[in-house]
Amino acid sequence: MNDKWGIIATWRMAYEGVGQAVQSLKNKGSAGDGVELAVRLVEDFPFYKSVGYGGLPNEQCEVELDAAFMDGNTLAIGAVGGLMDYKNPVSIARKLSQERYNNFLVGAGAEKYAHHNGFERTNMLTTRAKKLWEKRVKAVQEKGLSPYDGHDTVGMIGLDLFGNMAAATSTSGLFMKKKGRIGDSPLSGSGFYVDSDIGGATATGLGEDIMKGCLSYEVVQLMSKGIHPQKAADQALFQLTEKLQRKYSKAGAMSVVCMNSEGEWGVATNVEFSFVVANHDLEPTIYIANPRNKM
Ligand code: SD4
Repeated sequence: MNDKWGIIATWRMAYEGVGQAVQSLKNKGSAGDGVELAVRLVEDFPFYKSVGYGGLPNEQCEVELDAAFMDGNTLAIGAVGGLMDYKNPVSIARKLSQERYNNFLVGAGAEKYAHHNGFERTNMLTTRAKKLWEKRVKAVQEKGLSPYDGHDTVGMIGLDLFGNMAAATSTSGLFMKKKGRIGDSPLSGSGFYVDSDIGGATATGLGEDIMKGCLSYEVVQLMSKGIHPQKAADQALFQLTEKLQRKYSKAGAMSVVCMNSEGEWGVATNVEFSFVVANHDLEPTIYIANPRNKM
């Protein structure tokens, strides 16, 4: 057994879940169980409006959810995209990660799999989310506002006392997205990546831009060269931001958190961004990170 453990997560909404995962990790729970438990808590809370129950609707006022799970020991991945009417997308993703084939399912196929595996079918659209959608439709029509603003993803990287690492993500994606749109969050390498021999990273922000640089994989690759997580996060995020600024004159909002196999961590962002971290040296703490590069 190791004496190092840790968990790092995107956004303040992860705080309560991280607190519970920490109890489990301290009691020799696995990294996989820790990140799944913590993400489920975010998914179940209706007022976190961009994840799970109460998530932001698409342009047709349907809640389509994306989620993923990765086991850093086996590199096994499971993911769902555009999933409707099932309660805990992260758990369906984790179950898919245990299959040999068909690891990433979308839409009706993902729902059929969830049904056959005993997951709970339920309406994920809350009255509050429907009201937000109606307000946004009006604002877009009357004030010409962008439909897509105001979305977040919960993503986590965990390290347990046995040196196992795991990653999990969950999101409703872009507010008012087109039906069938899938972002970076369920995509290995973009929204998350973890390898227990090195470490893991998970991203949040504009999926269309995060995917252009496979941001999470890039951070893990830099850490594999012995680069400290903070430096790896800075280098990957700011290089991608600068490249997109050159090519498009503007880069989307992007943030990344990461942790290596020693429980050392890092964060980089090009917007103001909150995250939660805990490890063998640190009680669960919420930090606000700021861009060091202006967009
Ligand atoms: C997506 N990356 O679907 C997600 C949304 C998000 O902060 O994380 N927003 O593109």
